[in-house]
Amino acid sequence: MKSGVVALVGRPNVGKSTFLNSVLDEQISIVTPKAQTTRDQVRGIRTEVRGQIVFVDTPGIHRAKEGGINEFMIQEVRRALDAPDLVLYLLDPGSKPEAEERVLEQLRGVTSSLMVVVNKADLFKRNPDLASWIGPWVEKVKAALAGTELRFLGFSEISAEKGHGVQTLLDQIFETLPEGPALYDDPEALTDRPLRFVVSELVRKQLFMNLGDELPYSCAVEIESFNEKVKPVHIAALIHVERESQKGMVIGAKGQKIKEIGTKAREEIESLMGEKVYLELRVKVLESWTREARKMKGLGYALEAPASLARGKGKKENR
Ligand SMILES: Nc1nc2c(ncn2[C@@H]2O[C@H](COP(=O)(O)OP(=O)(O)OP(=O)(O)O)[C@@H](O)[C@H]2O)c(=O)[nH]1
Ligand SMILES: [Mg+2]
Repeated sequence: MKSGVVALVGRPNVGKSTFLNSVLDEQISIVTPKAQTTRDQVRGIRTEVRGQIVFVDTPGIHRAKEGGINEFMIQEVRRALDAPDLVLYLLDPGSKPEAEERVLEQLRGVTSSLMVVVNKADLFKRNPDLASWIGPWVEKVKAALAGTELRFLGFSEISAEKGHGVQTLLDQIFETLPEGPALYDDPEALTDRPLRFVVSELVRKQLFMNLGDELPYSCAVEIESFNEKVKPVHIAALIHVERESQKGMVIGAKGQKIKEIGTKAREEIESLMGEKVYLELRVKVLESWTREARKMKGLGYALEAPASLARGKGKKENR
């Protein structure tokens, strides 16, 4: 049996979470059209007769200010790059070499195998020119990594959204993985994260889908209670915003906005759980939570001490 850990890394919005969901055939990691949707590392487990692949979805690599939620996100990327068996470096044809340099920086010092995966290949049909920068960029990545411990294995094109090329890529991944026992015993397990985490993420997804440009980045979702003993299952979630003025925007005139968010989130939670759910949402101000380590920690976004961050090690509290 083959088994191993495969880290999915790349710029924001390239389709890392879409790829994870595509290989799991379930919405485990949330996807939105906005950049920097994923904040936490999310493991997705694919178990087959031939073996088990543990995919690690990560936040998009971007320039992060020190000490805030963005530093936490980059910390999650570093943690995923701490000795996986394989790194899938995902690219988007809409990107460009200058933007990709930041990914290359994060890959320096990583000691694994690497495959470059160009996602959204469906976009080439409409605009073949989009592909022109990619060949030279892959050559540059290869040259930059030559002589390091990161082993370049190859290059492929997929469309995670349409499922094109995904099966072939899975075959290639299985070929590269070492022989070994499954890392997760339960063959039905799809993720290492508890159900309540996925549920909180489905609420956060609807904040991204229904609120204006910057507002979703000021929101965090905390599950206050999760009662599966009653039917329908009763879930109470608290939406934290950073300022009083944002509270009104999430609630909307006559509570219309939060109602819409709640309805859509409930539908997705019901589809995930396969049963009826009663979802209660409340909004609360947690002043400047994206910039204060103690508040972030309370929401499950714990920053590591700088020394351990430099080594890319350490553990985050489980939510
Ligand atoms: N055309 C096209 N769009 C795609 C494809 N895969 C993903 N997308 C879209 O790209 C957007 C971003 O997808 P995500 O999966 O959230 O991207 P991500 O890399 O996880 O983004 P972050 O979490 O922000 O880092 C969404 O609107 C997806 O629907 C694809 O194969 N083709
Ligand atoms: Mg994502």
